[in-house]
Amino acid sequence: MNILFAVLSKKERVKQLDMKKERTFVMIKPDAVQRGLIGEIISRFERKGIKIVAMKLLLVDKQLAEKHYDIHRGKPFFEPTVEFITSSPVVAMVLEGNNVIETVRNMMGTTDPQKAAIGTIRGDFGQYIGRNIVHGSDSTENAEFEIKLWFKPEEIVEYTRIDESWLFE
Ligand code: RTP
Ligand code: MG
Repeated sequence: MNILFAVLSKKERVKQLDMKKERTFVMIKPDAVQRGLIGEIISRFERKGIKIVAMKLLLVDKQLAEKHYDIHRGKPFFEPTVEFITSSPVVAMVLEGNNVIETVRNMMGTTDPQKAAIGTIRGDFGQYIGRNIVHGSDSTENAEFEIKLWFKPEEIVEYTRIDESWLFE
């Protein structure tokens, strides 16, 4: 039990436990990097109060791309998706926040940008399913797998943001 938790009232402790602190893996795909949308996308997550705990720009090799999309192996879009993701740099991130896996998926919008709601990242910036701007883990299991696949433990940074006491109830 940390010191802060120990001094909280019972009601406050229950609230703290209600918060589902999670991490998710997010990738800004080559189309968004090429179109100068890195700042716009990161800014949306920042403004939501989501914390960036790891981030890097990299050119993805075929082996990493195939491991990342392994669950789609054998599907018709597997090869084109691997080719696309390795075609130009991406920005890989680990994001942390309350229920962040679902929150990021909601902020991204549905897979096909044509169907994604306006106001979501894909809905606002994309037009084609194979050029859909951003990736976010879709479950706790996949988030864990993808974070381990893309980042070494020492690349993930624990820190406190100055706005945290104003963000959490
Ligand atoms: P992502 O994994 O990239 O976050 O996307 P997602 O969960 O919304 O969609 P998923 O079903 O996991 O598909 C992975 C990526 O494959 C491409 N795709 N193309 N042509 C098609 O029917 C098709 N379906 C999927 C998309 O680029 C999608 O993001
Ligand atoms: Mg997916």
